[in-house]
This record gives sequence, C-alpha cells and structure tokens, in this order.
Amino acid sequence: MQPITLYSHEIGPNPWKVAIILSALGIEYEQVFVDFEKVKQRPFTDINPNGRLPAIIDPNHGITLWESGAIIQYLIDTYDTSHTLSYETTAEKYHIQQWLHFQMSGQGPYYGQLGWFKRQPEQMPLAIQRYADEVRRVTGVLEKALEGKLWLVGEKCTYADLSFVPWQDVLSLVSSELVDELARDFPNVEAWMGRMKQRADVKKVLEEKKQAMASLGGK
Ligand SMILES: N[C@@H](CCC(=O)N[C@@H](CS)C(=O)NCC(=O)O)C(=O)O
Repeated sequence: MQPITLYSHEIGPNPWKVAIILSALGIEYEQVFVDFEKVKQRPFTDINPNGRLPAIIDPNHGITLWESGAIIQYLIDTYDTSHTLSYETTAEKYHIQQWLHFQMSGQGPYYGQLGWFKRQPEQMPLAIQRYADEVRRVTGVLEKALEGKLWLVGEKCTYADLSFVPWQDVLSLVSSELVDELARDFPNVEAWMGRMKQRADVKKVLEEKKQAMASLGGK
C-alpha cells in the first residue's frame, strides 16, 4: 500500500484528527504542511476548493477528499474492515456517526470561534461569552454521555472518541482560563481524555504535532 498524503497544519487541530485515525489504523501517511496564508490560493484550492485543512490524497484508490469528518468516514469504511475502531451493528454504527457529527458541528466550531475571538486585538465580550458557554455546554453533553462508561459507544474506544482529542488538547491555546475549570467540572471527560492520551497512536501523533509546532519557531 502506498502512503496517503495528508495536507495538514502544525497548529490547526482538524488535520490531527485524521492523523490519529491513520495512526490507529496503522496506515502509512506523509504530511504536507500548508501555510494558512496559502490555503485559499492555488494550488491548494485545486485540492480543497474550500481552502481549509485537512485534505487527503489516497493514491491506492485514486481519491482526493476534504472535510475531516468525511475523510475519517472514508478511512474507516475503506481500511477498518476488522472494525478495530468501529462497529458493524446498526445502532453502534450510527451512534458513532452521531458523535462524529457532534464533534464536527459542536466541539470543533465552538472551540475554533472562541479561539478566534480571544485572539483579536479588539475584544468582544459577548462573543467570547457565547462561545465559552457553548464549549461548557458541549463538554457537559460529553460528561453526561460518559457517566458510568469508558467510551461513547459500546465497550471500546472508537473513531468517535478519538475525533475529540485534538480540539480538547489545544484548549490551553484556545482559552487557558477554561482548562482548570473544565477539568474540575467535567471529571468524566477529563478521565476519558486521559485514557485516550495513554494510547501509543495518540501519544505518537501528539508528539508529532508538538515537534511540528516547535519547528515553526517564532513564525
Ligand atoms: N470543517 C472543516 C474545518 C477545517 C478547518 O477549519 N481547518 C482549519 C485548520 S484546523 C483551517 O484550515 N483554517 C485555515 C483558514 O480558515 O483559513 C474540517 O473539519 O475539515
């Protein structure tokens, strides 16, 4: 099998979701880092007309794909035939998809918008309040779902669980004040993240990300 090309970014969490799934499935990949200044221009927009990361090219199936949720679904359908990160039973299969959609529409955008508003020179308290509250709310939904359970769906860690790692991992960059508060108020989520961060594949990818960020230096 030829390696999959993953168009990625040193800091942006979405490509790292895909890197975790690739690693967990034991698929070889090479990352191409694209500057945010270049994502809305050709040649990258020939790969992703939406001008965002991640995107993949899988030469084994001649497919180019963007949107991290769609990429993850493709990788699972194509390469997780033994269901190490998924289930084939109907309820579990669609509950996993439900949580992935929740990650894509809930966790990712709210964390992303909170980070964006916090980084602006002009502070807009109402927007910051709105997104911080949404981060709390989304985390509260996860907290409840994990009550008395190790994983979101069934009895094993699936791609739904893993998809939440990279955004949670950058919380200190998004909003450092929320780190302690969320850890205190949402112990199930805290313990669940801890379990995932013990996995060799997650450790490897978070280390790759750390090194990629360090390579940016003062850029
Ligand atoms: N829904 C998209 C979101 C992708 C996204 O927002 N990616 C960020 C990096 S984490 C990006 O490319 N930002 C650059 C920009 O918005 O110009 C996905 O999950 O793939």
